[in-house]
Amino acid sequence: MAAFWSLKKKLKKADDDDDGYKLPTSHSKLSPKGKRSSWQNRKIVSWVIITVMVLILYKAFSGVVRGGREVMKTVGSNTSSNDGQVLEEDAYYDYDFEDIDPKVIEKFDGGVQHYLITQFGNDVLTPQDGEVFEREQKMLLSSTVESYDLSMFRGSANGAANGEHVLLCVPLRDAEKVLPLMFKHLMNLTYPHELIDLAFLVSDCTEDDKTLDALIAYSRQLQSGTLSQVFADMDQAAAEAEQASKGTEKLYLKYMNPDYLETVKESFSPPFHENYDKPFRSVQVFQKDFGQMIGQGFSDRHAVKVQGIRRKLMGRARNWLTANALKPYHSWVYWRDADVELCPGSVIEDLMSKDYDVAVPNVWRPLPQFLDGEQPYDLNSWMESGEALNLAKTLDEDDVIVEGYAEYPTYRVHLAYIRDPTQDPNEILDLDGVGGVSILAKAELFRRGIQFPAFTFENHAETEGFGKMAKKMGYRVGGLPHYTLWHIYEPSDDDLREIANKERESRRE
Ligand SMILES: Nc1nc2c(ncn2[C@@H]2O[C@H](COP(=O)(O)OP(=O)(O)OP(=O)(O)O)[C@@H](O)[C@H]2O)c(=O)[nH]1
Ligand SMILES: [Mg+2]
Repeated sequence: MAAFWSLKKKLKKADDDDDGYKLPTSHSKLSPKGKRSSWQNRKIVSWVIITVMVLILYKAFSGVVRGGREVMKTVGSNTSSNDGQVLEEDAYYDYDFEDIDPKVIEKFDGGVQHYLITQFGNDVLTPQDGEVFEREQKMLLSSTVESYDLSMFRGSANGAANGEHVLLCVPLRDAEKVLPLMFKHLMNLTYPHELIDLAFLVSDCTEDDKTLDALIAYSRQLQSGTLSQVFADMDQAAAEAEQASKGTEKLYLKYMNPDYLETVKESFSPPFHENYDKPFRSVQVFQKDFGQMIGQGFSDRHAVKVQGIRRKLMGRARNWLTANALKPYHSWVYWRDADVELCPGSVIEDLMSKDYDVAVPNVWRPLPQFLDGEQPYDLNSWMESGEALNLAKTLDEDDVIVEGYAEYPTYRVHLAYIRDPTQDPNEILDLDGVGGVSILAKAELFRRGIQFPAFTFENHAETEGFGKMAKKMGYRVGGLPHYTLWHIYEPSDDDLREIANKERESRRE
């Protein structure tokens, strides 16, 4: 299943009645902030009809039209709509097929041949008719023909200023709970929203999971500029519920570093950046299962034995998403996990500014203070070592080395372990393997066939295999040791037991 919201379609106020997911917001409260517009309806169905008609026309006119002329659409040429209300930025429309005037095209519904005979018999074709014909025919042809010069979409260090489009991909599984967090991060992004196409892939969720429905409901509010109001309502309801339950909902929060918690709170509180509510260029939601059997619980997904299988299936999912969502006009692809708690809103610009072909930040996670308060988390970003290369020689061709397990002593330099928060966050080091939490890569890599191996590639799979493959094909892969994203903390069973002990002790005192 694939759902697609293009802003070029009618931008109407999202109405959660059409969704299978009830948002905790009253309709009367939802109104888009700032200027909103309505759009000419351009439904996929009409594109199909038009395409078929163009083909028929083309065949019929093969004597008249010599060779199909490709049309390079000029930026902003279709920014006008009938009612004059448009989203301001040309980038919302860049590289779209030309607008058509349905009124003009309508006449072809009556039969192209009739039009041809009456308008094009030598006897009846006046110079005025000829002009009209040329114009209308051009409209038809240009409405479905687009050409791209891919050298324009290579990606530069200053992508926002250069109007470079980013495809932002997020894989999701049983992720309903983290969706509000994820969407808040998306809105927090300061890279121009009109230059970002969002693509979500939902896979292999458990039966009663609501990730897909929730994702669609939130996406509609996002594109209507009303999502921040939905979250404000939800946060208020959650605060009230917590008060009613006397704050026992998330007991572990009592044990986290208060400064960290405050930073999280601040990053999701107003004032937001000025384009926080601005719709993205488009949102695409895909649902496809890949047969992932390994549970999404913290302990299930971290067992060493399941890593190879899990990572290869994730590789398949990621490849499927890029293959379906990447468009010729994308200069960059940004991969982001949903379960990130803290991340600078400028992450895309920051990674881009390093002018690497692939760039990743450091990823840590917070811990309860009785466990030192924090921990290096993503160990998949590393520099290759002689020991690991020797280890690989002793393994089967199909074995996948996974980091952070005693079974695989690789002695690699992990980006996570060389972090020093007092050092320059702009420093970048060459890497071989990369983790998938937040990867910015030039779109060109995917066009050239670099992918997330769903097989064993040099004893690696998925994102680490991606890093290795990119390097092997001559691209620069880098990581920022002192620029940190924070993964959410999910208390393990041991941590929960320890917290319960501490609570019991404190009650005894
Ligand atoms: N489409 C899809 N998404 C998945 C699947 N497994 C996990 N995800 C999503 O991929 C992202 C990363 O998943 P995680 O389970 O956190 O896995 P990880 O980041 O590799 O590892 P840890 O966070 O260290 O456990 C999240 O956004 C998940 O919702 C899957 O099988 N299919
Ligand atoms: Mg994760």
